[in-house]
Amino acid sequence: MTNQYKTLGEFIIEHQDSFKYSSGELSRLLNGIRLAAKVVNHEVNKAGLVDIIGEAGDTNIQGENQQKLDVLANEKFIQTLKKREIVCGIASEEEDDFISINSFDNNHQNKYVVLIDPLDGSSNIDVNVSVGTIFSIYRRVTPVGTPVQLEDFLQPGINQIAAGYIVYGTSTMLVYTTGDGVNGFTLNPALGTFYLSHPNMSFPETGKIYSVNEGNYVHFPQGVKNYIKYCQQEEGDRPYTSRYIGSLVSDFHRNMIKGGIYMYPKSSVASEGKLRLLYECNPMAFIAEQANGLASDGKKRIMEIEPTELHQRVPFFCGSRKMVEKAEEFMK
Ligand code: AHM
Ligand code: MG
Repeated sequence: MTNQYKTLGEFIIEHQDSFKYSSGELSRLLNGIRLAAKVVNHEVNKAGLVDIIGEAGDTNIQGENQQKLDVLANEKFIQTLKKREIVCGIASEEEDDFISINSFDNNHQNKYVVLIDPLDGSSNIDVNVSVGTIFSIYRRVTPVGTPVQLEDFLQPGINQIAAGYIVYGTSTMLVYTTGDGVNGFTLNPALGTFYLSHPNMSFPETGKIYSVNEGNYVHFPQGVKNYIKYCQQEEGDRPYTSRYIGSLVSDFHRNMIKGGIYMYPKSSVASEGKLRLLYECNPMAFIAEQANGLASDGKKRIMEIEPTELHQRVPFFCGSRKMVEKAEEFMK
């Protein structure tokens, strides 16, 4: 069958043999995410039509207002993953603590934990700009048969067995890796089917786009300021062009296709930056590395950081290999 007609469901089954653990389970898990993605996509797309946008009234653990769609996306993903008897625990940007999952007859036999940002960039929803879902999957480290523990979630990114994102953009795409390259699938909304549209995705070695919130410039460390000036200098293939959506998934996705670097540095007002290590940076870093790119906190590889907290923040520099290396040079 040519790629043109390959669906995500078929692709998952075809590739399950390349997975080193009992593969049927991971396939079922990925299929759960695929289903939740379609449901959330449906809701995101009608956000402008119904009275669903706006604040839900709650604030999450980071003190941010929750949009109603954040809450809804969170519920949809959790519900879908709970039903499948594969996942023993879920950690979400929208939940203060991790959720332990155990059905009555199963005695903590599930092996996987999922970390998720159900709707990232959600401040973009009420202005009709792209948002995304980010997910990360690990094998638990505590023994099967016992309740899931915090340490099952606090694993370095190198332990991820799968990661991906969904971008709800001009079209809806699901992009994921199981450590064997990165593939992208586009939803045909008429049929409700994801088709393989972007096989073997890869960052160009270098690019011409830098993505950073330059409004924070005065607060950035000197190395970051110098790198931004470097991007703007007229020399060789520079100046680069600046593109910043303020929606990590969308900025990352564009940069992976066109070549570029995404940066969320630490600053004098946010000592660890803004983005969360476990369910934003690590999954994006895994995808980036599998797509020939890099992800760094400015000094070291994101995926080697030993996490200490569920909602830990970390500075993030991610994208085309040569650009991330250059940025690191400036931050030495
Ligand atoms: P969120 O999880 O509250 O949506 O925040 C994450 C988002 C990223 O998608 C985006 O790149 C970044 O925050 C934008 O932040 P800022 O508005 O500070 O530039
Ligand atoms: Mg987020």
